[in-house]
Amino acid sequence: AQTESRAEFATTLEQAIEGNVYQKDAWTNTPPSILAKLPRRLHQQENHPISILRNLIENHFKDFQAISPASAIVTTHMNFDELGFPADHPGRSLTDSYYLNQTHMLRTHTSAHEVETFRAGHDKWLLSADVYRRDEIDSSHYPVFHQMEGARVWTQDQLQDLKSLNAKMAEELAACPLVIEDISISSESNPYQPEHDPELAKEIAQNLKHSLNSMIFRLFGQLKAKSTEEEPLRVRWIEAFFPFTTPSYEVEVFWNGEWLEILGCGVVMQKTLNNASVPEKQGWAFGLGLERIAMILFSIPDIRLFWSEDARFLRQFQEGRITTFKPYSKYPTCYKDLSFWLPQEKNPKEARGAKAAGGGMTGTLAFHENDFCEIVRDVAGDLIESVTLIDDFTNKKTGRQSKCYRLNYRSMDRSLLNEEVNALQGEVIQRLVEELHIEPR
Ligand code: FA5
Ligand code: MG
Repeated sequence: AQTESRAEFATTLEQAIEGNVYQKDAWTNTPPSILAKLPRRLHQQENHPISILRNLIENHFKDFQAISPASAIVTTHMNFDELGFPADHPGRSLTDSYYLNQTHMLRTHTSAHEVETFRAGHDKWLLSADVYRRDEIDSSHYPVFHQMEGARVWTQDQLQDLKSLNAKMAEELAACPLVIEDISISSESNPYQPEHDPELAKEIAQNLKHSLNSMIFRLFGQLKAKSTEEEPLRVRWIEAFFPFTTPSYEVEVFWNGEWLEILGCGVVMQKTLNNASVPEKQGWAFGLGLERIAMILFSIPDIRLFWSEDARFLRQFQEGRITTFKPYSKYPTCYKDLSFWLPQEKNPKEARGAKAAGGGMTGTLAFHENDFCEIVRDVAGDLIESVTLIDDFTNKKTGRQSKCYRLNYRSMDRSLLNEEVNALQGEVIQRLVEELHIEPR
């Protein structure tokens, strides 16, 4: 069935999705296996950890409007242009994003809805949705994940009260056992906006920090029953860059000995608010990864588990509660190594965007790891656990480049048979040869 739908996908000129028809063109790159995720809406599935977490955050931001857009399909204008992404931003490329055609795509972030939400007049809102990105394969990356966008904006009048509001919030936070490391001092590389009064912009950034620190403390410090009571939670603010905010920050939480990035945020570009026909407002926005936080809070070891329909996973969770996931069993992995030559450039004109290999005579056609991973996922679905590059070399004489990847297969729900994995690996190789023109060694 998989093969049939793929053949059909490749030959028809249009595709009907959610009752709308999209003409295919040179940009179309979304496989049926990804389109099949659109109706799942894990963020709205009762007693699912993603939905539990969404609800906990919505309850924390009490008077914020909760929004969930109906469709994951947005225009490239909404996802990129209207937010000020430059024409050559890497996120726009076919290797990183899923397109239905040149004008429509699966949103890569919830920020795609910022302008329409501000335009609708919302001043304090939280918007949750599934987002789609072509990416690598490991326990923390999946081509579909969930984000929550939050924003708060004020009119000029309301901004006058911000200083005293911030003072109150700072006092409340000072009483929490929370260690906040702030290395995000506003600098030349992370400036306030020229159209903003720097004093007010500073208060907006302060309010953003207080609001998120308080949410993080609520989730990690209060709701999560901690195993080590003596260690207070450590949170780190670092300088970041987004085309639609400045100053911009990323927030990391220290968990299990590592700093983990959980969100990006900043003071909303005035251009964005002007675009949304609310030029009189100013404020902040953030975008957080629900899986990242849920994996820590519920101790979920692999991002694929969120997609499991196995009752042994689903029945462990309950609305309103953060509980520790108990693995019902860990099935063995089965890995297969795959060595191959990258395709050889026959006619240099065909090799658009290709990098010349190692100064040799022969060029190598552009090869992108995300294209490789996409095929592996399309064949193996959730049976692939990770794909890692284990060898990469260029033959000095011929200039040809060779790569070796280790494909690690494991089911979350059962033991895989060796023949079954061999069949998957065989199909992966066949598709890589047909579609990426690699040469197995
Ligand atoms: C964004 O997506 C921005 N739209 C965030 C933002 C919103 C900035 C509003 C400013 C104002 P980024 O690509 O860094 O930024 O992703 C935000 C968060 O999504 C990350 O911190 C992470 O928690 C989560 N995330 C990103 N990529 C993945 C992935 N492949 N798998 C799981 N979670 C991810
Ligand atoms: Mg980031």
